[in-house]
Amino acid sequence: VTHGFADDTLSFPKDFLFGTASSSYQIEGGWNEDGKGESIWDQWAHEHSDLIIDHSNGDVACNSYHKYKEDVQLLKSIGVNFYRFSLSWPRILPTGYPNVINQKGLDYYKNLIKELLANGIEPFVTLYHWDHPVIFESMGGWTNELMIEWITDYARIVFKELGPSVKYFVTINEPSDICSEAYFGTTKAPGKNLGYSAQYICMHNILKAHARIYHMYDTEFRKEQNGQVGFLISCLGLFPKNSSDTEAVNVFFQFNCGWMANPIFSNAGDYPTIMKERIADNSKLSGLPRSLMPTFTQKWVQYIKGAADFLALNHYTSRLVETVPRQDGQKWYDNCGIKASIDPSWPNSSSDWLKIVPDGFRMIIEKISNEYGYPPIFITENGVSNNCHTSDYSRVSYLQSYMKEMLTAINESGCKVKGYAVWSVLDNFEWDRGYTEQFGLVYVNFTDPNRTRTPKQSMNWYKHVIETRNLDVYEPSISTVIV
Ligand code: PNW
Repeated sequence: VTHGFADDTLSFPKDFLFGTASSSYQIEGGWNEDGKGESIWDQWAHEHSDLIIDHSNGDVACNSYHKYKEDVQLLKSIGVNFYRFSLSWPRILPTGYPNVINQKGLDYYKNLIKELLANGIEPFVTLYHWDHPVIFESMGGWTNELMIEWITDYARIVFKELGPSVKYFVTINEPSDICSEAYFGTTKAPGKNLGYSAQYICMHNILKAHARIYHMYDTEFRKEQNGQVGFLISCLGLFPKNSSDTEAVNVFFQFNCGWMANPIFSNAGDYPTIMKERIADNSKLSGLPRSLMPTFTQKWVQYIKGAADFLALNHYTSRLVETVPRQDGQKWYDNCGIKASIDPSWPNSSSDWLKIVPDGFRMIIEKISNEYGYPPIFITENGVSNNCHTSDYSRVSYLQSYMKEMLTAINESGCKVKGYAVWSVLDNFEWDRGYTEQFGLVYVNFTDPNRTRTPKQSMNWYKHVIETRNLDVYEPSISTVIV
């Protein structure tokens, strides 16, 4: 239903940027082509297909390694201003180290960027979306401090070779998810279930690595290239389970979001105080001689603080939080003292973790803005899974309701959201969920060797939003919303 007149509150700011997002392992395929080295996701999917729900892998995925020109034409037909994609480190550096550059791998990205620019689309590059060379994992991956040097060496090659045509970079996709799921869990590669300690060490190294890359860009490339380097975090929307328990929201926010954001975006820098305190308490109560959470020297605190040109936020869903009562001398529940849960009234998607809670999006954008002095924000991922082929009205309704909340945060609360990317342009390899959960604006037939792409309803809807720069364009009536 078109109302015939535009509602101002549903209009996007003049310079607002629209995009879509993807990642290398999830779409490229060509896993061992043209001299590419092996990544931990290649290895993981080959050796642990039992841990991937449909026993699939990303060997071919959407075959974007060969079909990138078709992908760019799809992006052009949507009308996006930018395309966020990630680079496969071992495709560029097969040994992991910068002594051997794989020209063909580099050319793939150079050609993709050329194609994007020729079609009026700004490349938005993620340096690292979870697929590092296997050699570094053999030496401990993100639990080894040397990862900081290794990834900085790789980033320098990227800036040198691709930086002249790229205005937007983000470094490391979703640090907390890497640290908690890959080093304190078995669902994501390398699936090393090493406990809290590894999780905190992992984040420590990622924060240092990010800062190193940021300052390296500053001293070696910024003057010439004049781009921006952002720090990317994923955060949940939060609501108190019991309305009076606002403390639960504040504390959980610090453990979920502040863990990554406070060291970079707060005035004081360093980890959130409450986090340091509670983890130290629990460590002591476990009889340990020091906290499980490593400490930054003052030098590192200063070096990390402010090391980002913008805050990149991935957001999908929300949780209810409640304070877990604690007696003196007892440990904080889960180190944090807060329990998170799902409100049974929240609508489902095709992913069990992803419940549909539009106002959580506004909540988290406002909380982040408040907490860190209204930094420029890019939404680098937002989207929903549903497996309804091309009649994906429920995706339209998810995106519309979430974008509406984002607009309210911009227009009513002055949050500086500069751009927004839908996850994802194509249905793709959804990590441990294989191909069973589809997030695309475009349907991909994974049983067809040609990986045929077919636009969904949501793609046409998004195209219309970008064209009109207004959300008041398409209200699916409740009866057409089918999950
Ligand atoms: C993202 N959360 O991870 C990843 O960046 C993508 O690669 C992935 O395909 C997408 O989610 C969909 O699963 C997330 O805390 C990490 O709610 C954390 C959350 C959500 C998604």
